[in-house]
Amino acid sequence: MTSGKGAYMKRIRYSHLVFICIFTLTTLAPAESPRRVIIDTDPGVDDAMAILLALNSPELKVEALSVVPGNVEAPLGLENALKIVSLANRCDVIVAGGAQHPLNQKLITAKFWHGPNGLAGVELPAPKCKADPRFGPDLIIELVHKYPHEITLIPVGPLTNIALAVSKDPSIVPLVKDIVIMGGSISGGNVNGAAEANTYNDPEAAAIVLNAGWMVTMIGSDVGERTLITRPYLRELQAQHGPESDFVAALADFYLTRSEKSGYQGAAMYDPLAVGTAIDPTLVTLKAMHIDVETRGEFTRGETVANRMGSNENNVLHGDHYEIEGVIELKPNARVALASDAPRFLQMFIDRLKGK
Ligand SMILES: [Ca+2]
Repeated sequence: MTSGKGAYMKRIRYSHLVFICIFTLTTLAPAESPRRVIIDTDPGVDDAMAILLALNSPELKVEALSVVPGNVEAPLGLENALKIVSLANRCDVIVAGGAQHPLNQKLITAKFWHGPNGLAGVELPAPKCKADPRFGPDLIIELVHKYPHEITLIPVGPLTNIALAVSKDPSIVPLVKDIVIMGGSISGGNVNGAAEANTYNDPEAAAIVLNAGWMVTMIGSDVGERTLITRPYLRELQAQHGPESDFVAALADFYLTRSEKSGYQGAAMYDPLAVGTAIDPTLVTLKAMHIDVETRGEFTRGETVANRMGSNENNVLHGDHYEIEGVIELKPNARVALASDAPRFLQMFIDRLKGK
C-alpha cells in the first residue's frame, strides 16, 4: 500500500512538473520563431548600422549578407561586411560577394557621404570571419529554396544582386516570404531632383525587381529623411560603451557631422529603417500602389514613379489624335512607406545597440 501510494504521489508530482514545464515554456517562448533574413548590402555607414541592428534583434535570424557594389566598390564592400560581422563575433553569418558592377552603367560610389573606406574612416581590425565562396545571387537562390516561404530579403543597396537572382531563377519569387527594400522615393530624390541613390545606381535592376511579380515593401529615401538620428540620441549611445556601440556611435557622429554641414538637422536612417520594418512593420505606414522605375528620362533616370490611382488612362488612336477610352487597371506591386514612427524606431535602435 505504502509503495502504491508513493507511486501515486510520484505520478501526481510528475504530472504537476510536466504541467509547470509546459506552462512556463508557453508563457516564456516568443510568439514566433525568429524570421530568417538575408541582407543585401553595400556597406556603407547606414548599412553597418542596419546590419548591427539586425544582429542584435531577437525577431530576426540573419542567414546571410550578400554584398553589392554601391556606396563602395564590391571588394571594399565585402571587406567591410566581414569586418562588421567580425566585430559582432558572428562568423556564423554567411558573407558572400556578388555582382562587381551595376547591370548597365558605371558604378557611382558615395565616399563623400560614407568616408574614404565607406565606414566613416573608422579602422576596424582585420576580419577574423571568412567570405563564403558562393556568388551572392546564387546564395540567395539556394537559401530561398532551402527555406521556402521563410526568407525575408532586405536589400539596402542597389538592386543588382536581387535582379540577377530573380532573372536566373524566377521560381524564387513566390517562395520569398517578403522583400523589404531601402530604395526609391515617391517625393523627390536624394541624388538629384528625381532619383534615390540605390535606384539611381542601377535603374535596370530596380525595374527587374519591381516587376518580378512579388509585393515589394519599399522604404524610400523620403521617409528615411524624416527618420533622423540626432545629437541627443548619439549622446545616449555614447553613454554606454561596448565594441559595437562605440563603432555605431563613431559612425553616427561622422554621419551627423556630414549631414549637418549639408544643412540637415540629423542623419537619415535609411537602411536601419528597412531592418526596423522587417522587425516591426507597425513602425511605418504602408500604402499599396504601383511603382514603375524610369530608365530613360533625361532628368529622371532612376526615379520610382508612383501611381496612387491604381489605373492609367487608355488612350486609343483615332485618325490624327488619341482619345481616352476608359482606364486600364494597374495592380499594386509595392507597399510603399508613407511615414515612420521615428521616435519609436530611433529609441529601439539606441536601446538595442547601446553598451553592446
Ligand atoms: Ca546601403
